[in-house]
Amino acid sequence: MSHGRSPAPEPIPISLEPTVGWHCTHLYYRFDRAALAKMSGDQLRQAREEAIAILDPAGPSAPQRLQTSVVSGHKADFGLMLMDPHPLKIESVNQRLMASSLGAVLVPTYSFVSITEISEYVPSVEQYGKKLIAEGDAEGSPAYAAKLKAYADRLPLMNRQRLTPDFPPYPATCFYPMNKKRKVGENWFLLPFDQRNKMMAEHAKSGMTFAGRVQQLITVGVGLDDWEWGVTLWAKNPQFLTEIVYRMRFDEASARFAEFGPFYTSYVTSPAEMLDHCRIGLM
Ligand code: 76R
Repeated sequence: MSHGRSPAPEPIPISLEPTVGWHCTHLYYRFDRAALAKMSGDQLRQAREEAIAILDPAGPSAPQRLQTSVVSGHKADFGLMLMDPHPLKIESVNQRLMASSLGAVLVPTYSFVSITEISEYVPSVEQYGKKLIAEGDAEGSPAYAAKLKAYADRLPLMNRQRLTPDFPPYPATCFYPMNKKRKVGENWFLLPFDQRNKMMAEHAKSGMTFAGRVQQLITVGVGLDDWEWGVTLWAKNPQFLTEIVYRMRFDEASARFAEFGPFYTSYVTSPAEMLDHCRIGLM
């Protein structure tokens, strides 16, 4: 018999998989050319075949998303972006690669571990309605109703893309980690929500002017890695990468509060194209 007590809370299940969203890891490597010079042609061809199988996004052990790219500059030779509900599925790509015949010539250079999220600044349908009114739409007007419906229709798809994204068919990418400042007098995390929300709305607005040219994925590293967020940008043309980052430097959220880590610029390839580009076991 109930005595008005609420039922015991459901025990929280133990799991490595987030209740929503995916784990996301960016991995960067370079080739050790001295070690490579010691490999025979046969060994190289074997190493190449093993690597192509491990990095095949359709392979039997592949995580949900696996993207290979050729990195520009000396920071790395190539990069991998991996996403999956299970973190060890992602980690196993790194371990299989390092344990493969190619592993002996690979030097890991950088990694960033994060998880997908829906930011607290993404307006709910209700908040979006309030915003429309604040911007001059009359509540209940046909224009207001149409805009609200369009947002309500778009939101589930946008949230799916934030949590479990498809990679866009864009060839140029840029990854960098970032923080929001926590300095005396300039501490993002001490600002009231309304103020942060206003700055993030300005940020989103300038981001949206790049629709059709740049796609972004923000993943969170708080509690997981050395920086608070990972920013992954894909662009139809690399010039848009510099244009969007420059433009955002003027938004208050970036101008006053953003701190950035190293930028990795890379070009999306298949695993075989990456190995060709790096002159690994070319026939
Ligand atoms: O998710 C959304 O699209 C909703 C609006 C939005 C949020 C909440 C948004 C839009 N961003 C959000 C959150 Mn962003 N973003 C960056 C960078 O280089 C810099 O100055 C900053 C790096 C870029 C280039 C970029 C691009 N954004 C965030 C957050 C999390 C903050 C938090 O939760 O506290 C960070 C760290 C961040 C950084 N952003 C957009 C873009 C672009 C292009 C858009 C528009 C997306 C669209 O087309 O809708």
